[in-house]
Amino acid sequence: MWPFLIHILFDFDHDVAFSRVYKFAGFIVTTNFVFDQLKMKSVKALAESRDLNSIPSLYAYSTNATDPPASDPQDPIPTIDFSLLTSPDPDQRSQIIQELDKACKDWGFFQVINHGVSESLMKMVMEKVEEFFNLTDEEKKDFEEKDVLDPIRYGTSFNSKKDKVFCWRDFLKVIVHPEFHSPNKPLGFSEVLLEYSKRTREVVRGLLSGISTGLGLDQSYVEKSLKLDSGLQVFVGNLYPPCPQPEVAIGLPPHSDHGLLTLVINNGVSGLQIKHDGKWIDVKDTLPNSFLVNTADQLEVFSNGKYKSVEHRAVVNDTVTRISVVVANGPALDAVVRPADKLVDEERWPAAYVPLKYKEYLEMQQGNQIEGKTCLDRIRV
Ligand SMILES: O=C(O)CCC(=O)C(=O)O
Repeated sequence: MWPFLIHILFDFDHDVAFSRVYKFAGFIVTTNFVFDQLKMKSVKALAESRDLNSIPSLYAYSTNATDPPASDPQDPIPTIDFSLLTSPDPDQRSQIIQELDKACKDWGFFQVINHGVSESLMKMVMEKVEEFFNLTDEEKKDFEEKDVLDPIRYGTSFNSKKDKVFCWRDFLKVIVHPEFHSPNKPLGFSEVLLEYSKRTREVVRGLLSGISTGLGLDQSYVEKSLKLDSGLQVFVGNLYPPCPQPEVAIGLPPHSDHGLLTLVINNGVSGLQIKHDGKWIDVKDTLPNSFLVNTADQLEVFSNGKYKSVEHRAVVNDTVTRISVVVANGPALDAVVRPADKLVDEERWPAAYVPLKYKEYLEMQQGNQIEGKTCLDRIRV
């Protein structure tokens, strides 16, 4: 149960003052003081600042009071053996397609093993992301975000222009497909990023062709109708430094992703939680060298709600830095996404979402505060 939040001082302006958060007799108390690093742009710099033993109130996040704390899953998170999707044995193929369909329907979240992306590439991409965040503020400044569709965006929180409460997270977002972009630092990042984006795209294609079949459609139906040849792929590096008060901060609040499928790996530090059967569960002890995959909003629309995009969040800790590397895979920006014709029946399953160009959806989601599935709610019929 989250304690009540009291702001002792008001009228604080993000640019000129910060307040700090204290837990006192079951209450969270925030006090204002002029923060000495007024130009603080990253949570990394804030976390590394001297004597930080409480968080500025800008970061004071209060969870839904009715939400019980996250727990371990009662059933294991589903595992999909990617290699079986191309097995020469039709029974094995049909079995894994059924498992994929069930994982998307019951969880919206699963681990993928035997996916063909080498362990060394996954390790390298993690190292390069860490090196990127370790560049000086001056060096990273070149990539600071301006617009939500900028091909390279380095920033903090989710949308620092709109967020009322800041997330304890810095990020780098790079559009890597249909046009490849990359920061020119650190050395070698661009080569690793190019290879990683190609390899992960192959995994996503394989999964989507299995999903297409599982939905009762032709195996290339998703690919063709959503123009995946020019599909948007966004690479995201997230950095969650140690936080002195992790219980009153959040790395990323509950949200669903905008695209079709998202692939996630991390640096071995847990922190990802997903909502399953209405409860938050911790994602930990994942299989080595696996991808965590979640279904996103455009897949919910396309499947006419058969597969729901899964809500997830990232929590922080007070001891170690967590890094996650996320690849969000969506339709082409100019594709108009609507429930697939074959999944609509005016009598039994009328279309549950209005058609919308993916670009417009993306701008709506990235241009606002992130809050559960409120973006998807806007296009429900
Ligand atoms: O850090 C994580 O594990 C998840 C990150 C995430 O949800 C996101 O980047 O949208």
